[in-house]
Amino acid sequence: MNNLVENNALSEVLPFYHCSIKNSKVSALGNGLINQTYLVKSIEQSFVLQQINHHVFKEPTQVINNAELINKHLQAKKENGQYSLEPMWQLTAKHNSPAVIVNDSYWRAIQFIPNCYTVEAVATTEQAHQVAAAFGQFTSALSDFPANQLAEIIPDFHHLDSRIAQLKTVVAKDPMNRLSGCQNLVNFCFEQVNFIKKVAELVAVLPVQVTHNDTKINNLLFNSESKKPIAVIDLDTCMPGFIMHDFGDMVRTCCSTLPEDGVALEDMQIRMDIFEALAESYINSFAGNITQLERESLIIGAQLLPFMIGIRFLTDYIDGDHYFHTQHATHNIERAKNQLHFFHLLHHSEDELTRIITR
Ligand code: GN1
Ligand code: MG
Repeated sequence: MNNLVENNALSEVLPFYHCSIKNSKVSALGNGLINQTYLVKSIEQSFVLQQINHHVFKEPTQVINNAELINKHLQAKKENGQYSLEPMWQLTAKHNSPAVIVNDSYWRAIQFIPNCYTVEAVATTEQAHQVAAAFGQFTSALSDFPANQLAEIIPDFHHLDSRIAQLKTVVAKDPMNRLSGCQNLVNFCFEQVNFIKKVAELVAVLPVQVTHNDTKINNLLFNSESKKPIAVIDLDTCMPGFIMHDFGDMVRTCCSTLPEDGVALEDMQIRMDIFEALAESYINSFAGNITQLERESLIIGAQLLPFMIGIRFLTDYIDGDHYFHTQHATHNIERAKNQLHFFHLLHHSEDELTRIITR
């Protein structure tokens, strides 16, 4: 850790977890775009320490409470033999406190499971089957969870009309004078009226489930020996939603030949074999507890998630990059172009996607 601000904050936070900056090794962990995550290793213990971005998560304690409720439910399912993955327990700080607040920043700790790794891109169809089975199993296990106990962490998180409205608002202000450089992309988003209407009609009739809402492939932990998923991580956005959102985010992060910020768009293709594997194992994981409409909605979900995150990256770019962490000045616009291009490809492959889903 060479950043002084981080170092100062960490030296204040670590004693709440019975260690200190002197007797521990702290390293950055993961590729989250919102929170800051660290691995803390001391002689006695290893754990994950996370600074919760409370501009995004306005009520960090609700994020922690939701995860606790979900973990308890998953643990009970596990004991009944109905869930085979590990819950990711959060650790309390001194005085049994769920979070530590230092200089207006919020911190929480999560257990560290050794001998695990995360994956950024699907290697094989076999791995895609495992990914879909793991996220499907997660949502299945939550099918009888009392959703009204969960706080709505980010209202309208996956509500397309709201995301379009946010884009309109920022376009009208253009606070950084960036609009002229991306007007075509903005127009492209607003032109998708048929798709936007189709989504609005669908969400009015789809059954609501507790979903994960961030099912990127790197939100699974794989065991180093078995090479299989052992835990679903990052429960921050678990909220009532639609399974097409979770399926769509898997497709978004598994079925493109480029990462979400890749710029060689001419090389981007849909990995249809991976799509087929995801669809098959995701549908099977519900063991019949999936309606025909939900099944069909997966095609819209696959198109919707890249479209929606494309709109969100574009909105943040025009707004001046306040929401997502960026590594350089054009990062958000590159992500937006990438995701909207992937949406475009998926939109034009709808017949093939439909054939696969209805097979
Ligand atoms: C954010 O921070 P992370 O990587 O868990 C975002 C997701 C996006 C994702 C794009 C709360 O997730 O919605 O899909 O970046 N989370 C929030 O990579 O906005
Ligand atoms: Mg997340």
